[in-house]
Parts: sequence; structure tokens; C-alpha cells
Amino acid sequence: MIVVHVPGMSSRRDVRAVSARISDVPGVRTLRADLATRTVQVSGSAAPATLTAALATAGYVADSTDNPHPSPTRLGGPPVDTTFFPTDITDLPQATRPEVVELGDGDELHLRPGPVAKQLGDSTVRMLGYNGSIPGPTLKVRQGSEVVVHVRNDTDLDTTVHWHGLRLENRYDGVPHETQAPIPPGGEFTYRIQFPDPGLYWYHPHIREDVTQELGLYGSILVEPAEPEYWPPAHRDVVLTLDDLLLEDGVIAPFSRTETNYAAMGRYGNVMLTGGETAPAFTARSGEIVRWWLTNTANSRVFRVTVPGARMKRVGGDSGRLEHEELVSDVVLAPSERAVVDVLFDRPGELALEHRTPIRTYRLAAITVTGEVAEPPLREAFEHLRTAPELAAERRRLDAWLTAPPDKTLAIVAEMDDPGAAGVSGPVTYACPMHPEVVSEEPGRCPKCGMKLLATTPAVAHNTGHGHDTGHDDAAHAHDHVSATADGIEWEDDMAETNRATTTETMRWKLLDRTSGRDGLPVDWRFTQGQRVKIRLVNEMDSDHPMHHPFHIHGAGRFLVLSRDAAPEPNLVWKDTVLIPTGQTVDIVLDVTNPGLWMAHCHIAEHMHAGMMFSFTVDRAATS
Ligand SMILES: [Cu+2]
Repeated sequence: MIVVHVPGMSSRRDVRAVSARISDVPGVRTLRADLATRTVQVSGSAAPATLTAALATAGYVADSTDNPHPSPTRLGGPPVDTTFFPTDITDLPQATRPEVVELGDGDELHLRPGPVAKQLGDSTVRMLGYNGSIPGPTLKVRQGSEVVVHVRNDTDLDTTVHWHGLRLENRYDGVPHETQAPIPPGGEFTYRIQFPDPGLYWYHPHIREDVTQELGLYGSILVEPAEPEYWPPAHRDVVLTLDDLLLEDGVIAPFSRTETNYAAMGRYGNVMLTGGETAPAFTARSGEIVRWWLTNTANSRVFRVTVPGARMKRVGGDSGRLEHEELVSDVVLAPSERAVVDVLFDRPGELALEHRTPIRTYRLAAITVTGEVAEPPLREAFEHLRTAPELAAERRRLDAWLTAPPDKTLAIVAEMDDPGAAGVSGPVTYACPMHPEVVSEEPGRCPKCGMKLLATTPAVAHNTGHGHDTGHDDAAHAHDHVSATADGIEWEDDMAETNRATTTETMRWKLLDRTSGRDGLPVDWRFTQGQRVKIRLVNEMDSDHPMHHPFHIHGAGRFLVLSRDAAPEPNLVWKDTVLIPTGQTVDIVLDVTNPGLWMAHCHIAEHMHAGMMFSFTVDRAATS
């Protein structure tokens, strides 16, 4: 432990500046700043001289001492804790409900990400919101329009805004260092965003998504179609984000400033946030058709949404409507995927919007259906399942794409260090963190799930399984382990302690180019505007932690899913994210439309930060 005395650290602004500077010094593991004593305690391997030098570049004179005396005496005032990110809620405004902002062509919007206090049940926590709300404002715009968004960063870390799913100009895509410089705290950037396609999109930062998205920086964008009959009739729109948040003893589980934790599976929450609320309530009228516009903004959790007692019709996905409207009992959304669902409430009653996994049910929202009858009557229209002509046309071209060899093949592989393997003396056995009954004398893989077996000794064995309560129903998953990962989807974090301990240092998620015998990073992908490219995505079982991945491609174009394990996709929709369950091979065809340098990555925030990302180039077509 090093204690650094910074006499010039006299305000919260100074604390933020000092903390940010010190956390960037290599070797710093944790830091705790105390405004009362004007000291910063630093743990890790950084040398004192490096710390004072780093502070000098920020204009702070500091002297430091190695391990001088016990923790500094608090002289009063509110505690300032910047061990990880600030958690203090003093003087912060309460998070508000998102405003709906209608923007016409050429309109301007000011968007300010900044800290807010958010009440979650009995606790109030520090989170981040755009314009003070969680989620941020819902933008309503028209297809074909363009709006200007001025962003000012009121947070204490760099940010950008990524406009998820929009095929826009590359320089406004919000990728730090590739399409723009990061917006520093206090800094500004102006985006011009275009909406060529109708449907539901969203926005979020592209720096430390594991932290900022979890803390509330996300908002929905509803693009109204130019074509009047594009969607079937409905009485009302409800735009909802689906999210989860990990609370431990009333505070948000800590994030490190220097590395991403929960890198193995991503951070699963134990509090559901639906439209930013823990227990939202809606009313509907009898016979009413409510169109739910759903976006999964969670770091890692896959949602399966249903409304028992009501009828559901899936009408749209990531980017616009479905080839065939279909009656469904539920919809599955991986992180960053969207679903547009018409829900018909037949008769009065108390219903609920639920998230159902194979092992448990989460109540997301209460719905009271009143006896008032919705006008005009739309039941007949609900029964009518329409077909989208533009996607029927794509269907006719599908056979050729199904039989074509892939232009690119991308494999998903994980490499995981074994935290228990080093420094262990005496007998070692190897166990699966997800299936504690699987033990071996030799290193290897779990026959049940393919997970790398991790070294255990009796002393650490209790740490690798289900020791930490994250709100799971322990009885349920002790008995029903297989179904918790049914369909190749990890519905829960079933190795919470192991997962928490994995970082971007110890876990490497890789996208490997396996195109025609290659085996390396996809470093040289280059396409041309107007091209269509068949990409095969292989979620390999031969991996240290096989699991599902939502694979996202930025606005270079949009894609159709062709097939899953060679079975043709039954219902087409334009997409920017595809969920690839464990072990599955998914073929997509990318319609390349926008030139520039574009990212592709897993939308589990922690996976992206652990290496599951790359960028490719789209050249402008010669004629355009
Ligand atoms: Cu992933």
C-alpha cells in the first residue's frame, strides 16, 4: 500500500481528476481517495515515483510514502471512495423517467451523459443517465431523416455514443480511436445521424461498455416508416429496455477502472430493470393491441419474454419487420437484439410481463387489463398474419445463398488461465466450475459442457462453485443443471465466483479467421459497397468456456440469417446482431452498403473488452 498526499486535491473535481490519472498508471490495482485528508491510497505494483510523475502531468504536486502508517484519519465530511468508480450519491439528482423526444429532419438534440442517484428498492445507488434519466430519452424520428446530436460528457470517464443498428456515416459511428477521438470528461462531440431503415434502434457508449451500459447509459430510437402500412394496426406503442443489474449488499458490484471483471460469462444481474424500473406497472384496455418495442440492453443476460394470459404476435426484429408475422408464446432476445411484439389483451385481469428461463421465472412488469373496451376494434386485424414483400423477395434468392460457399469463416474460441493452477502445492484435482460433480486427476474439459476444468484444492474448492448468492434459486440449479444451459444458452451465471475473478488479463475471447485453411485474427477483411458477403460464424465447442454469443456488426450494412446448423432460417428479418448458441454454426449474408472502417464484435460487453472484436474495411463503390 502506498499513500500519496495531494495537497491540491481540494474538491470532488480534483478527486475525480486525481483518481482518473492514477488509475491509468500501470500496476495500480485499487485506489481510494480521501478528500478530507487529501490523500490517495494505492495498492498494486506501481512505484511511488511513477504515481507522483503521473500526477504532475495533471498539474498536481504530490508526495508519497510507502506504507507509512495505518489508514489516514478521517477529519470529517462525506466519504469519497474511488476504489473503483465513484459510488457517492451526495448532491446527485434523482434519475428521472425517459422523455420521449420527437425529432424532425435537421432537428438538434443535446445529450448529456452524467451521474444520477437511482432508487432500487431499499437502496439508492450512483448510476449514469443520459439527460438525467435511465434509460436515456427515447428518440422518435422519421425514416430518411437526419438529426444532429450534441453530446457533452458529464461523466468521469471518456465516452462516445454508438448508434446501434443504424447504417450511418462511418465518422459518426462512435468507435473510439477508429471513427473519432474519445470524448473526455467535460468534452463535447457532435453527431449527425441518419435513419435509412424503419424499426427500433438504440444508443450507448462504446468505451467501457461493461461499466457504462450496466450503469444506465442506453436509450431507444424509434424510426417511423415512410410507408404508412408498413406495420399492422395497433392501438399504442410501448418502448421498453430489458436489463439486469448486479447489486451486492445494496451497492452495485464494483468495477475496476483498469480492467474488466466477469470476463468469462459477462456480468449477470440479480435485479431486473424494465424500462429502467424494478417493478413497473402498466394498464391496458380489453381488446387492446399494445405494440411492445423491446431492446435487450443487458451486458450478458439473454431474455425470453412472455405475457401469460395475453396473445403475442411477433412482427419485427432488429431492423424492421419480419418476413412473416407470427403468433408466438415468447420471444428470445440476446444482448442488443430487438423484438417488436404486438400483444392482444383479450379480457380484464391482472397479468405480468415475464422473463422465463428453463429454471425460473422473473416478473418484469405488472399489467392491469381494465374492463374498458379499446377502440377501434382490432381483433380481426390481429388474426391476419401478413407477409413483407421485400423479404419474400429475399426468400426467393435464398437457395443460391444457402448453397454458396462462405466468403469468410469466423470461429469463436475462449482461452482461460487457470487461477488455481499457479502456486498450488500438494495434490491437485481438476473440476468444472459449472458442474462441481465433474472432477478429474488430469487437466481437461468437462464432458457435460466443454468448460475447461480448473485446478482445485480443498481450500479453494468452495470458491469455484455456487458460493456466492446472486439471487439464484440454489435448489433449482442444484437439481436441474442441464436445463439451466438448455438450447446452448447460459440463462444464469452458474459459476459466479469463478466468473467474477476472471478479467481481461486472464480470459481471452477470440474471433479467429478460419477462411479456407486460415487460422488467425481477422486482420484484413475488405469489402466493397454494394457487395453481398456470406459469413459463417462457428461457435466452437473446443474452447475453454463454450457459451452463447450475440455477434454484432456495425453500420457497414445489415444482414440476414441464412441458416443455423445448415437448417434454413424460417423467418427472415434484417439484423445487426445474431445470437449464436453454444456449439452452433450460423450462416449470414451481409448486405454491404456503407463505406468506412467498421467494427464487428460480441455484444456481451465483457467479451468485447476481452478481445472478441475486430474491424474491417468497406471501400466506396467505383460508381458512387
Ligand atoms: Cu461473447
